[in-house]
Amino acid sequence: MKLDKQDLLLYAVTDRSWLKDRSLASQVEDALKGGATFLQLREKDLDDETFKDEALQIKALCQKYHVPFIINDNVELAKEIDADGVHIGQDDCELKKAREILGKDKIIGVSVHDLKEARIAYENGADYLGVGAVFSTNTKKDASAVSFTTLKEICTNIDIPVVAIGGINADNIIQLTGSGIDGVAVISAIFAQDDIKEAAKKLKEKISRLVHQTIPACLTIAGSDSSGGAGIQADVKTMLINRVYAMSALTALTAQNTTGVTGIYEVSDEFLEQQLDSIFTDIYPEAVKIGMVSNQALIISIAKKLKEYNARNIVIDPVMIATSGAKLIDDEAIDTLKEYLLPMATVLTPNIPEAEILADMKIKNEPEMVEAATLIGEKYGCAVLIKGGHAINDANDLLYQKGHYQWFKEKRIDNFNTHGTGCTLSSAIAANLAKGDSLEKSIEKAKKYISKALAAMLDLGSGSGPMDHGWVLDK
Ligand code: TZP
Ligand code: MG
Repeated sequence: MKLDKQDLLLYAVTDRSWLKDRSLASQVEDALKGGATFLQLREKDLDDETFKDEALQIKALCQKYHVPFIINDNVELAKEIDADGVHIGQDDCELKKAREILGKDKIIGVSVHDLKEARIAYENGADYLGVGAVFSTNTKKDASAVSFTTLKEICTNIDIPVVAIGGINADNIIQLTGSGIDGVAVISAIFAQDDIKEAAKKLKEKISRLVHQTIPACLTIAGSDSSGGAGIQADVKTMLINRVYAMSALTALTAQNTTGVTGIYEVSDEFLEQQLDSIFTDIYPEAVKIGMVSNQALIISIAKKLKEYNARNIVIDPVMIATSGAKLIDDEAIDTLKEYLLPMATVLTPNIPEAEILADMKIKNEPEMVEAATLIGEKYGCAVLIKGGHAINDANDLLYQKGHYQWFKEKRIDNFNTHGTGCTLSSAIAANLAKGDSLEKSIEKAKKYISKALAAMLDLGSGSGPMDHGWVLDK
């Protein structure tokens, strides 16, 4: 039997820990009834004879349900009973030797923990990779942790199917969205459950949706601009045009137009948390942009929820003052932002006045932009994009990232209507990150998008008006 990657969608691994008064075979049958697509028999302490009897029983069940059946570690037994294959770890029988014993038609899976191990397994003829532990787990206490970045790197670079393993359950499985996996391997999330069939069914629905998702989602956490040029409205338009699915959690409603802000109505921290719970438990965003957050309680709630859901690709636009001059954050909240939220950022996108506050220095020229970016980047351990401006240069932005600098140069568009440029740039960066672009590429593309939106020369309202976010749609 050769492997079809769809077989790996819901990969069930057996464990005797939760047998109670049941046989392993009856538990396995429930998992198969619930829709498990692959079965690995994993035994640690059985004597040879019992192990073989059990393997034969489970093999027959898997045949009945047309599901591949493989054995963990024990290549000899897999050969003897003509199982569909074997799964081996880094310390077990060498892959090449296993292939010699089993021949080319059997499935051989290998556990790997980084790209190097994955490459070696691929080159030596593995049929699929098991990568984990992607979450902490009690089932295998010595399992080393594998980050989401490493998991994604393996899926992107290695051309055989990948299953994630380790601590995966019905709640956290959604956090694997966008990793590129072909399936999940689970032990306790199936076999420790009272209703094994129902547990498998639920997991299968979730993993199917995740594997088949066609567009990455992106979230903006920001305030509403009633005039539609900045805030949530600018973010959603930008994300849509940059081809991601846009979601929003509102921090505040503002009454504003192109001439200024006349009122701010903040949401409660409980309600903001409720919005974030709804989003992160159903459609997992692959990037998050944070804009206006006006008070301490809201900032603390955001930090708490982003940690809880392991949010990634976090772009923070530290909005402090609107183009019109209106103050959009309390003084105490600036300290809270620095303490709780900025250290979680992938990248910060301050303009010059915001960078001056964050670096606690005046910025009058490009060398001072470099100095401020270094100070901010070192202090908060994240990348920093300081947006240049009229007074200092054309529209040249400086990226500081892990000790390296890069200028992003763009001709300044002579357009007085710049309302919402900060929101738009950070949202476009987040959208590009959600699609899997590198930070540099995300910034480069975002700057091109915003230049064209300014160059469309929309002229609405009597103050500093909005850009044309939809310029792409013009024929
Ligand atoms: N390899 C890495 S983690 C793990 C194995 C076998 C255990 C996974 O078990 P669970 O119960 O799904 O966390
Ligand atoms: Mg092993």
